[in-house]
Amino acid sequence: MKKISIIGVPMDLGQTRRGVDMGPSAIRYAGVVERLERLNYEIEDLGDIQIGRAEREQDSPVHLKLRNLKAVAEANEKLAAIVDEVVQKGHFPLVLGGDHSIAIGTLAGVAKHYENLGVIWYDAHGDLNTAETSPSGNIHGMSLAVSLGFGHPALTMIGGYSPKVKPENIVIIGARSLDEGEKQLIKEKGIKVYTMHEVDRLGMTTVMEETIAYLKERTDGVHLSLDLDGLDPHDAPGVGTPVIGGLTYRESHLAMEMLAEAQIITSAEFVEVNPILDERNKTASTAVALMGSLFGEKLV
Ligand code: NNH
Ligand code: MN
Ligand code: MN
Ligand code: MN
Repeated sequence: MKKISIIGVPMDLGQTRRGVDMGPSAIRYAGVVERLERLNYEIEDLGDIQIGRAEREQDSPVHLKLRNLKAVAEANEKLAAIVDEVVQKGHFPLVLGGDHSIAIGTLAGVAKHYENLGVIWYDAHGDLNTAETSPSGNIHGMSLAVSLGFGHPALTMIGGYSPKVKPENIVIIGARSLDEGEKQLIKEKGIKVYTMHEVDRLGMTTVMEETIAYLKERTDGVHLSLDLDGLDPHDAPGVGTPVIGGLTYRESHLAMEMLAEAQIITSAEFVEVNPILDERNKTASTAVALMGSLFGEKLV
């Protein structure tokens, strides 16, 4: 029986809305452990990683371009070490965010165990900015670029190596808010993207069939990085940067069910749940429901 290790990362320093640090609690309250135990997994909850404090502009020369760089880097080093251990002992790492800057640490811990790690980036955004292209200076908008090796060395070198993932092993799903520099990087590196336009045209079934076939052919493990803002704000209101016109609850369920059926996912993280902005823990509950599907829950 597969064992799942849950790691909470109460990180909010990768962006500026307060409350996303309470994401791991909200997801636990929504019943993640019970939900997965019902599917006959053995669950080990490793609790939360300790996060440092917000930095002040006068203490950091790069603060406006890379907000809280030191604290974000430190937390991600810790996360990388824990995720590495979890993979080493043969458990499935399930990381609960926290803002999306934590993908840097998760990927650092996971990627060294694979020749060709695949990544599904389920998100309204590309998170492909660098300090130079970022409109905000928020590191949660840079985590995929960092994992590709682009960005400040304090971030790209987490875990002691870079890059973590190759551009041709990435599939972005749900994108509808990309900055100019991100669009350029996508074109330059040939990153596969299913924007909302493709999802509308092809339908989620085809998007997932193509994604699964594409990744099966070239990777030896696949990390799912699911930003809840990939979903439409109607279904996931508790996120810091909602973008209308997103993936529905049903489309997302289908995507998770197809991933479960294909048995390609080897690690996962669910990020950006912000309970302060949420309605009755709806977004955390949605996250848990999606995890249920991802781990094989069936209706009959
Ligand atoms: N692209 C914007 C930035 O870099 C927004 C990123 N926000 C996210 N990403 N929530 O998933 O700041
Ligand atoms: Mn064990
Ligand atoms: Mn994101
Ligand atoms: Mn996002």
